Amino acid sequence: MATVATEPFEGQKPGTSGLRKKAKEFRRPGYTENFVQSIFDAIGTADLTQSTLVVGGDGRYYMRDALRIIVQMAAANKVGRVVVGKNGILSTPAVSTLIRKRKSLGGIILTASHNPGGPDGDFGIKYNTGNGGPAPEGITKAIFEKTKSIKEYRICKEVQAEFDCIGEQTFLGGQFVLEIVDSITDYAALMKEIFDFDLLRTFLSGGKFRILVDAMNGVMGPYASRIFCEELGAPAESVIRNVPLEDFGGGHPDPNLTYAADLVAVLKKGEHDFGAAFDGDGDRNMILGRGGFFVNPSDSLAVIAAHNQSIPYFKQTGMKGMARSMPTSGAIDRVAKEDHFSLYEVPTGWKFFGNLMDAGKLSLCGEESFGTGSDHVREKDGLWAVLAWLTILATSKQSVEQVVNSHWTKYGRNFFTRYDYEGVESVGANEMMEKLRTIVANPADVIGKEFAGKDDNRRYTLSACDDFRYEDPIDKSITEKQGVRFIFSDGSRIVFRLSGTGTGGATIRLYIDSFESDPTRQMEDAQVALRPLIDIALEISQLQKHTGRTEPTVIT
Ligand code: VG1
Ligand code: CO
Repeated sequence: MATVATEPFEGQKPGTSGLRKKAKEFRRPGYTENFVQSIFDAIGTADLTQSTLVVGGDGRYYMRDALRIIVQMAAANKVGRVVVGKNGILSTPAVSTLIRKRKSLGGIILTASHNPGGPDGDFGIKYNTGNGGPAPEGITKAIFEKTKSIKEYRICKEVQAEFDCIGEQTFLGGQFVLEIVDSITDYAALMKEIFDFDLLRTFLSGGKFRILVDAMNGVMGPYASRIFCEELGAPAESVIRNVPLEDFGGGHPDPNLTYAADLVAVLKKGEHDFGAAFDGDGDRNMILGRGGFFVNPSDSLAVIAAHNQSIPYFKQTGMKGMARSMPTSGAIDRVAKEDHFSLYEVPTGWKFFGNLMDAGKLSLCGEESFGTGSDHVREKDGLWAVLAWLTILATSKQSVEQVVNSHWTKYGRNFFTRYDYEGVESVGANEMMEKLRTIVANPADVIGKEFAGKDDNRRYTLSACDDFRYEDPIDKSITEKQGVRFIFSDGSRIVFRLSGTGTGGATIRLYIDSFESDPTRQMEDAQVALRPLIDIALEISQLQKHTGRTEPTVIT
């Protein structure tokens, strides 16, 4: 057992979802150790000998090294038991499942989610608390504070663990137990409690209803093969890129129209009824219908909300409430209003849903960034979303496109788009945000003003603007500066924020949401329908002037 002297590294500040940096940065001597010790220090001096910690990740480059360090440091910090997925593999929702099932102290997730991996790619470490969810801001702030003054870390190099055989290994005369578990079993068991697997097996077996699931060489391959093929009888070729690779095959494991373009192209051939993709750590999902019909994540959430009673779990537990992150479109708001459910609006990041779920006020929630989930765990859950969709398709006997179209007919349609400007110079991005903040700080100067796009005669009158501030309804904590909003009199919204998950420069996200009740306009292309608002957004922000960018990197 050793106590090693160390000095702080700058910038170990957790962002939207844990600490994310270049893998190279994490490999610097002491870098990972400092952050992990800061987690233990922030947890406090409590006796951990009776505690369990769950550790796992998406299999990306450097994960095995980080895993070894964490296990040795957990032993040195007197944690009684560490539970790890075989070979370290655990999807983010599977970690959440295990933390809850084992009544753990918490867990550490090794992933940078949808960011590229490999020696030149990204790595990340995230701490989740005993409820299974990402640590709330009070804790991430405490961890950051510890990183700034750290002087030593504790490590037990005598603990030489094996990660490839299921079972228990005992160290330090029985004081420390390492337990290797099958990565999928507990998660699959939970899915069986939530959904009707008999119904889904009848629906999928023998390839009657043809699905194509792209695991993007992230962590989800083994989960998808086990559940869709082995359990539900879909043919083996239904899951592609199902081997987790350290560098995800060189791609971005990000399920969107840009980075999962190959899947969209295959779906366009019209041979499949349903397509889905997951991100590196398995918490995101993209849903496609026949012919590559794209389901916008905000619509996906609203559709699941409207059909919640076809999912056995919601039938049993009741629909306690719904929520979305602030930039997510208001599509789910229409369902909540029409069907009389309470609706919460929280800042971006899954950590903000946790308190509401723990308080029994929230069953279903999502984000526009391809995240959907429920209170069965405290992370968003990609495979859960796919099973929810398959359940809706199996019970409604409609195609994906029909389900979405009938949803719009009943509730109206929210057009939504997100523009991402990735890898922008931080100086320009910050300048732009500061200018926007100055505008919304003096709302009286702009409210009531009329705006129009370049070639459009539609007029939008500004009715409110602010920098989103959230007070948690449960613990009353305040989170500020969560996105600059411009809200127009017809309910349309323009939102700007900077990403908190990137590792190089800044990423600007521009979100646009507009409600269309006129059925004759609901089938329009979102990019066409939203063109005037996009023009207005670019004009208000002077984005091109500040960043030199004329086009976004990704459009959703
Ligand atoms: C992004 C998304 C956000 C999501 C977060 C973590 O954050 O916008 O909705 O919760 O990623 O998802 P940001 O700060 O870059 O906008 V994951 O799958 O990367 O853990
Ligand atoms: Co993710």
